[in-house]
Amino acid sequence: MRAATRLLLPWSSRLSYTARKGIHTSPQILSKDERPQFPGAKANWTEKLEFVKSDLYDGIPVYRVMDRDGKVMRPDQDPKLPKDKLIHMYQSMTLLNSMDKILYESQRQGRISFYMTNYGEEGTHIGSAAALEPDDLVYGQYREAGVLMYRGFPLDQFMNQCYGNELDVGKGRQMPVHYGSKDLRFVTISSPLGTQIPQAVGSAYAFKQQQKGLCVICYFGEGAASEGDAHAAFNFSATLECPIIFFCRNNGYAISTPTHEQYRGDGIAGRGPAYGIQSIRVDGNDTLAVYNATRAAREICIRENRPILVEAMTYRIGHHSTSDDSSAYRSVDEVRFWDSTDHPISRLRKYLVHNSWWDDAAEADWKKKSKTMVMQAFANAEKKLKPDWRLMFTDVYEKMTPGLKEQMKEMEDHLVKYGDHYPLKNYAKANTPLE
Ligand SMILES: Cc1ncc(C[n+]2csc(CCOP(=O)(O)OP(=O)(O)O)c2C)c(N)n1
Repeated sequence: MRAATRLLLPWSSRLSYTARKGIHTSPQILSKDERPQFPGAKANWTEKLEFVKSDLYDGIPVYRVMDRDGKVMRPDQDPKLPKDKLIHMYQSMTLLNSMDKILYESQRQGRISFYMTNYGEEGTHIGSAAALEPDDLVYGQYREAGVLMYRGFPLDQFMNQCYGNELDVGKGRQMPVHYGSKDLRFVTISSPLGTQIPQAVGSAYAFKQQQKGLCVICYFGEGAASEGDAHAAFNFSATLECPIIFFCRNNGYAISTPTHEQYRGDGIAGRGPAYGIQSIRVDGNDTLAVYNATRAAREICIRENRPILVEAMTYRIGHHSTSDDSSAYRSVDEVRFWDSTDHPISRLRKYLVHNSWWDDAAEADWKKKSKTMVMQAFANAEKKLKPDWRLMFTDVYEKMTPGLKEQMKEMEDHLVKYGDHYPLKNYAKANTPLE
């Protein structure tokens, strides 16, 4: 009897804990018309055998502020940003575009090994970056260089990373376009798709615990949203009530895969409510609409400690990467339509011109200036040596293990014998001891 009581004790104390926390209430039959009391869902009964249709409603509408001519449709939706900020936004978009052109060409000439352009998606980067606070933490996929550009990442550092030279903060270890900046709170990009999404949720949870009044923004493409990691992240963010903005760039393609082969629901925004996440779909080529949506998302997620999903509809005008020829799977006319008819840069420019904040002379002047800046940074980066080759053994762990030290020594001995067969003159010599 005494043993039985002992066995019962932990169970009964657990029950009272849950009751105290209001986590679980015992079901009660109140009347024969009571609502279902299953703990798993709040819903009514039905006696009609009916499946919920997946196309029950028209798609979630696409929020926009400006039309294609840069005219604001409803004046109360104009964020009325100060001129300086708008010019900084426009210049960040165009500078990114100029940098893309030079680095794309440089890859074609074999000067860098790889590149990915941002053509057509500049509005999603800049509109969202402008709506954040500088200390909000950013997790990206790889096609969000504009966020860094807006935050002031120097052109030299973009170039140093793509060249993997001795000035690259990443020490030349990753493929081009895998940027990161601790100072600008932009978490270093990695290639495996979707992995940043649950990590971003973890950071947002930490922000909540620290009550910092900051949020995390996590960018990904509609293709990456098919990864299991996206599901884990959406669900964790909702149940753990994390201040995070999921920012999906839906640009119509994941390499050669069009969206109708990627999913059959209402895009990515349509998934949000199923996770209990407030969601919005926005015109990604309308920088001001992206700004408004992200600003409102930020306010909600910080005020209420909850995730928000923003799906920015846009079009990937460039090839997927320099390893891709997109004419193999989509028509040149389709690309031309977006490039000439619905481009985020020309739309913001028209808005600026309507407000008399920009004109042809300013455009010509800025084009010249920005091209010179890009070319200068490009030439600087190309001249630099590669990092000390020994750096490939450091940072594997915080300190080099005996095994790694041994491997480094073996490589040193090897180069004493066979150094003539390696391009050693292109490599710098680290001036601090390596550990
Ligand atoms: C886990 C994983 N699977 C596959 C790839 C190869 N891959 C690189 S980019 C990409 C397409 C991603 O498309 P999307 O997320 O829509 O972004 P977009 O390139 O359109 O900006 C794929 C399949 C990868 N990097 N990681």
